[in-house]
Amino acid sequence: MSRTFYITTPIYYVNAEPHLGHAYTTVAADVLNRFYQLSGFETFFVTGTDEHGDKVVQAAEAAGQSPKEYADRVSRLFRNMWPELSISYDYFIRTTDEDHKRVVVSILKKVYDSGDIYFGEYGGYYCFGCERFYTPKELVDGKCPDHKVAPKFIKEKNYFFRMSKYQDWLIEYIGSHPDFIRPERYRNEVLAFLKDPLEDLCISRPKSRLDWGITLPFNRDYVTYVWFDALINYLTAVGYPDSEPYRKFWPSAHHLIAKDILKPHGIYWPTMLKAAGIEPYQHLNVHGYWNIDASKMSKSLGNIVNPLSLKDKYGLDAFRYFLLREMVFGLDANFSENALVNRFNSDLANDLGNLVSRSIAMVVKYFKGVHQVPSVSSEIDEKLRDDSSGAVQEVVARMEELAFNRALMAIWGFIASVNKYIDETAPWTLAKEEEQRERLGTVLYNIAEALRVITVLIFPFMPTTAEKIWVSLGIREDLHTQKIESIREWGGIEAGTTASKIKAIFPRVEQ
Ligand code: ME8
Repeated sequence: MSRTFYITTPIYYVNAEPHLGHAYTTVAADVLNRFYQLSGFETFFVTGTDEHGDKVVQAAEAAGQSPKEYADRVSRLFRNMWPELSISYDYFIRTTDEDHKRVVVSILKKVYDSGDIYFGEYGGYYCFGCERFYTPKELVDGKCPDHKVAPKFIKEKNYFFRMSKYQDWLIEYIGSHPDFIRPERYRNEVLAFLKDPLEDLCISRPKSRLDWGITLPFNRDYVTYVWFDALINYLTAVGYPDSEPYRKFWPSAHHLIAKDILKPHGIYWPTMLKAAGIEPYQHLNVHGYWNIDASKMSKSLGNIVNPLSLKDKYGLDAFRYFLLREMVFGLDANFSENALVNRFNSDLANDLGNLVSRSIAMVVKYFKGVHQVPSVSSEIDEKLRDDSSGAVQEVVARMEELAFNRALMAIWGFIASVNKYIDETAPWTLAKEEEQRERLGTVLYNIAEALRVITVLIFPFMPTTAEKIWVSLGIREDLHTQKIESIREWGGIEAGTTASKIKAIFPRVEQ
């Protein structure tokens, strides 16, 4: 069986420009995607924009544009931002795409025909920011906990999805699939929510109030509720219902989201899939918020950080590294530029940067003329080799549990071992004595090998930096085609490989 990996980000609302929070999820998805490729999986990576609903209409009005013009413009901002952050997705979906509308309509019909959609009246507290109704119990001091505004009481006739019918099934499913929703705190949160009776989900909006949406196939006076429309993107993007990619990738679907949208993904979505006769996704992976001064970074709170300005100031790979090293997946993290500078100087300029520049400089200097990595003698350094395979094993295990920070700590642990090895073997002393020439060759070979392993391991996180190191190590094979298997064994650099000098990859920045 071919091993496949399907990774999705939320499709972002086009009512706000991309900020650090969106960048985090999308970079994390990219890192996972690259890591699974490295592990030999066939992967598919989807991101996109969510373009229907009240919020977009209001934002378009404020901008003096039609919803479609407005959505076209902001969707393009997202689409153009991702390549600048080295994000290589396979497919960018927009909910205004015709094929997506067709899939939404086909699922609505299916669920309607099976009797799980009915017409009724409902009054409830509606938060326009979240585009959903709240139960009084979910409000904090009468306000939406995310947007900190009092929701509006709305009463109208609408269509409802019989979500309550699937409550017991969902509890059972989560119970028998412990890592369906992870980390565990979010699984527990969903289970706690399911302790109370689940209400049916209102899945329409009358066109008299909102007409920017997908028309219901069974009543043309209504559009589809934006969440019912948006979640289905994950199926459209792989060509549901009868394409090869759908069959191949859907069973390995991993959704990546922040905790703000846990309820739609942990409750609405699996019950919608069940009602439509589709297998549930494989994993829902939930991370915390990037906060600024203990408040969530968000457009509505006006405290956003622009990813491109950080990238311009510190370089792309440093930015990617910081995001994944600083946040413990699942918990909130506080953003501060000071913390970024500290990480930059200690982990990147100091630990990694020094290792790279002094290692390659020594190969070039002591074996000059041809700048060749010396051929390995029988004296492989076993301690270093064991540290290397230990690091590889640990990184694989940590990535599988989405502990990006611990995966990076494992790589940096190995970087420290290599730096220590260099200090202890002191190649600069060996170089002074002609009779130590062979020993010097062995030491430099071991260092170059270690650097090869490190380069492959950091590639998913810092693709541009890894490429630079790879090129200067002079390895002929393409870094993009490397597999984890290639670094489990020691000895991948061919003797005689020509190394070339490298400039400081992370010059220190002043605080
Ligand atoms: O909710 N910290 O779109 P959205 C971490 N369209 N991540 C953050 C963040 C923060 N401060 N702010 C935003 C929607 N994010 C819907 C999704 S999916 C079928 C529909 C990230 O534009 C995080 O991934 O509000 C969060 O879940 C997402 O942006 C919300 O994006």
